[in-house]
Amino acid sequence: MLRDRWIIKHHHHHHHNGPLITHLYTADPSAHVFNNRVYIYPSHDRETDIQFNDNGDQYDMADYHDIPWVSKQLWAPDAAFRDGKYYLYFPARDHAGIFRIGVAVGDRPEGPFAPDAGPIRGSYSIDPATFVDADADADGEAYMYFGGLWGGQLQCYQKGHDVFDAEWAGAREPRGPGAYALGPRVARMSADMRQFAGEGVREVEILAPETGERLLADDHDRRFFEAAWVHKRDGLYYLSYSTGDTHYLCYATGTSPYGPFTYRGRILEPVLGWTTHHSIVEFQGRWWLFHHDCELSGGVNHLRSVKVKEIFYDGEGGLSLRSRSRV
Ligand code: FUB
Repeated sequence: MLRDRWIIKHHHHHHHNGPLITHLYTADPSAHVFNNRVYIYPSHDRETDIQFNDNGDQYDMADYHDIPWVSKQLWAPDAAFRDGKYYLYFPARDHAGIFRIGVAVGDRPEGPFAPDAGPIRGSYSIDPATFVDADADADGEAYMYFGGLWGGQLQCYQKGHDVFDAEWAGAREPRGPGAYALGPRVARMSADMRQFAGEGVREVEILAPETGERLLADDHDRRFFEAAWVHKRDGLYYLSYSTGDTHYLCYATGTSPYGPFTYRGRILEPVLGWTTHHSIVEFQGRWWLFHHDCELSGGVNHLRSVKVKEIFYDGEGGLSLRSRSRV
């Protein structure tokens, strides 16, 4: 039903571009095609009395239950399908206030999903995005990308993937001349999709095209902040993400799921609201950007709504909201 609604809206009111869901607030849409239908896995935003701060405390998702290891803040989820099962992945704070990533397993795209008792071993930070490399030319392996700065705690792991450094907690990140930006993380998934495979977590490098070196920490217009998403088209891997405090969605491309990826440009300019977060999916031969903004709430940062826009590729694998052939 949801699918029919957004397709029809988009065809007949090309410039309208309203929220897809209006009876509640939704954010961080992870869209997937399962059984020839588009499913969106969003966060559920709600009103709270919590003051806006740079740690993101006001993003206080609450309507989940029976996850023993979680204390609060079930943030941006994602889903995956492999070998007949559906997996729901979600970040949340554990009882020590540290973000970890959990998994729940189900038989259908809409659930129900039964959560594992503990988080994925070795997982940390936020915004999991799981990419199954299932093209004809690929090996069917699955990879989880994750990480987010400031309230997302990614900067607390500069001493190692398994060392949480509380001194970096809060709205902090590396800065200053010569300092490299932190990259999102990637881990190959175990065959059962519930743990990281033996080789563990790696940092993903995003390179500046003009130097071939990693993006710098002070390059806030381009550096990774949160909301990693990976898709593949014509054998090329696309890593897209939010730049956080500069509010862009941008992308980088590479030839391996592990990277390195080279920065290529912006997909979406700042929307109404602080956060911007998206997914990209192919459906019936066309490509779609799902994202959120705060139009429906009149600009309340933690009350967001999911939208969709068509995206287009040029002959060199460049991606944009404009169709070159149709202008
Ligand atoms: O929805 C909570 C957080 O806000 C997400 O984890 C971030 O990506 C940002 O959208």
